[in-house]
Amino acid sequence: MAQHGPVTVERDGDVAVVMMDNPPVNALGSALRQGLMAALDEVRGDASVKAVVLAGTARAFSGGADITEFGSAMQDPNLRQVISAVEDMPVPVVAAIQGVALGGGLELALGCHARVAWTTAKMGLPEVKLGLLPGAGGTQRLPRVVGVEKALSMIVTGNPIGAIEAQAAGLVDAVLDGSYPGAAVEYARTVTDRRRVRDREDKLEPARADPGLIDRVAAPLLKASGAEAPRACVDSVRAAVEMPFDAGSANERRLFETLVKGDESRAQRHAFFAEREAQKAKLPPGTQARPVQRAAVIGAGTMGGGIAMCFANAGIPVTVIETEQAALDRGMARIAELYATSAKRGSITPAQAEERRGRITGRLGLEGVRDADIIVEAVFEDMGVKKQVFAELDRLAKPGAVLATNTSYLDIDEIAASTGRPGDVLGMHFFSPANVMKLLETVRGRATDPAVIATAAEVGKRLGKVGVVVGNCFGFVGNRMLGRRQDAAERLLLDGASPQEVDGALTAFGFKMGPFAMSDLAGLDIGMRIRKAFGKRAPVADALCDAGRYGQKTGSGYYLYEGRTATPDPEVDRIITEEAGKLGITRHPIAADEITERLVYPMINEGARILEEGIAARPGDIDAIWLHGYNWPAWRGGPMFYADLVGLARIRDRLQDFHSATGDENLRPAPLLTRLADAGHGFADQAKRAA
Ligand code: 3H9
Repeated sequence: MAQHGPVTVERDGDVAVVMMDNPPVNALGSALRQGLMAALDEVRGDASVKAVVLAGTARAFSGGADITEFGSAMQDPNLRQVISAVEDMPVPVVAAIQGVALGGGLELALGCHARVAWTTAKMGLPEVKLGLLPGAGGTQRLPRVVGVEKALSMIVTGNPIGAIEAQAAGLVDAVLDGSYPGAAVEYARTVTDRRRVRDREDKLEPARADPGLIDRVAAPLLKASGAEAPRACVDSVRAAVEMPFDAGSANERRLFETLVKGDESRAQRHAFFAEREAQKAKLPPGTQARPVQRAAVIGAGTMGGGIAMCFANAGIPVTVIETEQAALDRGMARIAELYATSAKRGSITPAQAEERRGRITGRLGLEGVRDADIIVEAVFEDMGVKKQVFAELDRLAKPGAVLATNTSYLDIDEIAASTGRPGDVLGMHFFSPANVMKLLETVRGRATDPAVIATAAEVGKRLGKVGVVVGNCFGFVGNRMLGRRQDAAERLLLDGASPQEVDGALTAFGFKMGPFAMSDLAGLDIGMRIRKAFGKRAPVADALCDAGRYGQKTGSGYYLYEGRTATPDPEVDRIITEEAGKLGITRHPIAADEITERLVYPMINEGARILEEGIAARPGDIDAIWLHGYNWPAWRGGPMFYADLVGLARIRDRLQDFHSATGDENLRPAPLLTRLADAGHGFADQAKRAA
């Protein structure tokens, strides 16, 4: 056995097994690339070797290029050189894929002369999700192996496929289930063809014969995004069809190098790391999570049912508790229906649907919480009701049980004070639909025991959520910032913009929906109830509610609805003009750029206050929250990253303008924002110093 850094070479008779072991995911950083080159040199010099198996670990063949190396000078050999060396080996090289083969990892496998996979394998080119295109030959080799249509779909969406699908597509030559990599060694002995993928042209022929094919396949894939990278992916696949391999590869490299330096990829790489960093709660060393084997959810409404499904999906048995049989029946029926739909759609098998549904038990009365290790209360957003429930939980829950409230804005400390064990209480703010949305704000109360936070964080991971620990304040992080955007949107209407101009500015920015389309979808009565509870007013929203316009469910809100199709409504314009008149505001046209600034900068300003107050630990935590809970466009990196791109001085100056024009104190630049802007720094600089 020979060792070359993270690469070992073993002999199994006349087959050499080259094993990569660079934890955690075999990222192809410089040590691994050098190790691979040295291993190939060793094997090349040994005439007794008749075939090579290139293998990784059970978790990862390889997770791709090392993303942390981007943006600094890359050390030789680069990945393209390693792949060429594999491709030019004098004996067949077989990639043995268990776990993930992603990005550069799959490109490396495409440099091999054959690929075999185990059923745990996931293969894909997810570079587009980092604002990139595959830059080590992926856009040139994948279409030569799976055809242009399949390659476009994999490269432009970035979504991976499993072993069976990969075999059907021709990406892997066999799916094996024997020992790893032993079964691949056996397979390698049968491989005689060492034709290089780069020399294969047959799968490109359909696209060459039909020049419109690429645009037809690409159009629906590109429709949803304003980002650059997906277009570059399509251009590069087109080059694979139109140019010889070397020219296509050179074109791919140029596109990659442009993208990797650009803001879009920087934003998406930031988002990748912020998401992972945000899940590392800052807790005293040695803090241990409590074991969780059973859960209870109080409330079988949309939220409670969705949360129960999250537990069941993660394999945790859960009791759903209601006060009335009819409500419980309705909730359980909805859960069954959602599972049936997933099974029908094929996202889970009917057996899985049955198994998951079987983990959910319905019960009447709070006695049902007695054996739960974690209890999530998801009743109506009313402080009185929640306090009553928690007083009861205090009496009934077993010692050490985590008592969580799923609230969007209520005070965790006040809820905790209704128990004799405030250390066990915290907020777990799920987003609707809870079984789909990835964000989980874990809200730390004044008295919350660190072990309880660690438990919620651990549970969040098991549920597959992006769990971010935040402090206790009205609306926590996400809704507190959303509130500022909502205020700004309302004010824009009064000042002269139309709902469609405001929504249009945000969809052009990259959001899936603008604030008014979103209010219409959620129901205007929700916001009205919260405003009433806190003595607040929003003239236009209140007037629409007074007119019975609650949004889609009543057929009208900020728009008129025919089913889900919205059209602008002159009656809304009339209401807005009337409300502006009452306030003495003269409406005037507002440019799209200004609308965007007036919506986004107040959120950033609130984000700065949130950081200063320690409600969020890091600017990246705020970004992760907005990316996973509020559809902030990934290619803009999150609000705090975006702020640094724009420059804090610009944001400070514009906020000063908005503050002078409206007198709204919330628009006065936050002290942290001002300090950083004055010093010429960004939020990221501040985070680095704090770390
Ligand atoms: C590329 O390949 C470009 C080429 O086309 C051209 C080059 C010229 N690099 O997610 P996890 C870290 S672009 C560096 O928690 P999981 C991650 O930060 C790349 N680090 O685990 C984390 O660190 P920490 C294309 C990486 O099991 C730890 O590994 N590839 C990389 O839930 C565990 O990660 C991709 O886009 C990396 N490539 O998921 C794949 N990958 O523990 C990106 C992971 O300190 N990666 N780390 O927080 C993933 O999608 C997931 O990490 C993966 C594992 C599915 C692999």
